Amino acid sequence: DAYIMMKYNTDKFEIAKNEFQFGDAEKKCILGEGNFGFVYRVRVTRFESEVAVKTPRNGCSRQAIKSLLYEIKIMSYVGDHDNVIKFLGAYTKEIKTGVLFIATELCTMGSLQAHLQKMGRNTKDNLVYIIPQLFRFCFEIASGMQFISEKGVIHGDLAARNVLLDSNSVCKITDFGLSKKLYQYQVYIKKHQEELPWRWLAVETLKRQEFSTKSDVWSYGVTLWEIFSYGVHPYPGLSWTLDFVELLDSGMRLTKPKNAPHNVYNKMLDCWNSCPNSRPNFEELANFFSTLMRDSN
Ligand code: ACK
Repeated sequence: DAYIMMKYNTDKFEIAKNEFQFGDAEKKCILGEGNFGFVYRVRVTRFESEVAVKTPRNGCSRQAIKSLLYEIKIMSYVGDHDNVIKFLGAYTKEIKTGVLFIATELCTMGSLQAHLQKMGRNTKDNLVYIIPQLFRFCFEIASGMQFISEKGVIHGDLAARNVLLDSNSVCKITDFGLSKKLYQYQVYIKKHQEELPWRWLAVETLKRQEFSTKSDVWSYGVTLWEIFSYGVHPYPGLSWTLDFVELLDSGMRLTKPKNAPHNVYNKMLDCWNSCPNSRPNFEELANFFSTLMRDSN
């Protein structure tokens, strides 16, 4: 089992605390905030360009620290791919007191979701120009997911908000790791029902908490829908009730985004096949979008 074999390689990845140049409190550059803590833009001595550093907030729970540690184990286990966020190293020596710095490559163009919304506002009518770019996003995400799935890792939370864009607008899949997600889902289900990412979850995940590469494929289909809808929240207007599972069971699916070609919408429907084994795999999906990209250039 890949998860049991995973080890964080201290020799390869440990970075000394004094290499992190956060700057003064007022000058700290915050890239974003999550429920774990903050992500900063930081200079680290050994790297030429600035990096992103994730760090838990003060007084964050032991369980949350554990899931961050789990995340770096998964990232270092998965290894490097152009479409997966690159793990650069971490400061873990003070983890027992809740101090932890996780360095990854910097994605200056922010999340794909925000970028799509901007594209939708600015260039919605210029389809000839925009559609090939959307095909490229679909191809890059499928390639990254093919790599992750071939390592035996389940992402568990694939969505446009968890794809970041580097300075060349290349897609980088981020925020992955099953056990962390499973832990969070339990919290979400109990405490913040609205925060459960139910809109992206496969029918078998919602019914029986079953996660697999095939449930990642379902989430990929929802991500395709977000891409061709320019970052619209899936199932607009719907809120969470258990009836949602029944609706999926009776065949209800997201409708075709106006600008999605028919063959692309058919791929989405394939990803949402109620039978997990009948869904395409990431290699097929990457090939499909690679062909579309080539033919549209
Ligand atoms: O969607 P965002 O603007 O992009 O808000 C989130 C936030 O931090 C919490 O995850 C941003 N973020 C995370 N990792 C990176 C990164 N490597 N480069 C740039 N921004 C990042 C993310």
